[in-house]
Amino acid sequence: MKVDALTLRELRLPLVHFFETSFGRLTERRILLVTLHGDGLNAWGECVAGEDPFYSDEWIDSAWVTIVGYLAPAVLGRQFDHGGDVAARFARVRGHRMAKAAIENALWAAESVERNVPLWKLLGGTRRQIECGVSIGIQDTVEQLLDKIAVELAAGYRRIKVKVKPGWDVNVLERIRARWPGVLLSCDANSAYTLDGFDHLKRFDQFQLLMIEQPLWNDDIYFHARLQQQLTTALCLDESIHHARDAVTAAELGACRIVNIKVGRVGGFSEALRVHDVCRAHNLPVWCGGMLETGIGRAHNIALSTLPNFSLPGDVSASKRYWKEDIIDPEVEVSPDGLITVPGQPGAGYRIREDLIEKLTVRKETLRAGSARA
Ligand code: OSB
Ligand code: MG
Repeated sequence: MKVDALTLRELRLPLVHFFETSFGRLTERRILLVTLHGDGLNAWGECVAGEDPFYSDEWIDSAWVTIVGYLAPAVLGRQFDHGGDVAARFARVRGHRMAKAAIENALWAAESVERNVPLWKLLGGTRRQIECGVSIGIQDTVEQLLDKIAVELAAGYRRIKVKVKPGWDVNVLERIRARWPGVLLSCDANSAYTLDGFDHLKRFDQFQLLMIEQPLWNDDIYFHARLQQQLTTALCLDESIHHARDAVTAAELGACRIVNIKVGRVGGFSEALRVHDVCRAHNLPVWCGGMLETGIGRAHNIALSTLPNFSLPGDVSASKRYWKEDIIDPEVEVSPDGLITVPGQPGAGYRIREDLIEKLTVRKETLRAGSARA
């Protein structure tokens, strides 16, 4: 695609149910979308950064100014034959991976439309169906959490992940295991613990968890390796893995036995593919994480999840778990046996509801070749 213009938009979308992690409760998403205009096409990408710099150091306002000031000028007026080619143009900008990913992924989507192939095939995917799990936030009471788990299991989801933090962990896992001894269960701490809490973390071993996700510091690999040596439960790294070299470090240190890949966190599809390949070479299974995406980011997660080493159920679930109405058509649906069927059409495989997006837009800025800040 030759990129003639780029539009940034902020949408406000209330969540069907609040989502609470160890860093706070969220009731409404501020969604940042990028549209690339060129070759007579509109190509869409979602910047998955949060509302606040709490999960990682990016947030949607930092992404907006980084795109306007640096990333858009690096793509406007230029031709990209392959989505992955843009990564080199962005290399001068340190970090800001979610901002970069929004543009890179839109270019991959454009490439898949122009080559008339499904995005998942362009990425090298092989699966026609992907296995789905759910990530369930901290609730007001354990009973409410158990009710939610019951609903998701009845809907067919193949793995339950619950958010934990000190004070909402062993007590909660005990209750879940008492009711569902055999269900595939994991927990995600979003960095809520330190090694001072080792004796407490050791107690997680009694629950036969599939994994404990990111128990320690968001920027740490080394101390996770020390912890992994002393736990029987597999650790999974999320926040700590920014690129393929981090995955090599984690693999060689033995810091985890499973890796969560989020395409935004690693800066776009090209790096996500490298992380995938490194993990495969080190026999580390991966799964696709989520960032409470709208259908645009969700469709990209589905495409990525078709790669061969995505061998565990991911956090990619149905649109209706998040939104009253999603901005794609059809919405993402999960079958009663917990699978999403990967669309066969060229591109990301879902129609973008531009009319609805326009209605939900609270802020918009279009940058054109020649007129953007250099
Ligand atoms: O750590 O995986 C995480 C949501 C926002 C920020 C971080 C995380 C999450 C989730 C939700 O767990 C996954 C989803 O359902 O999209
Ligand atoms: Mg996580």
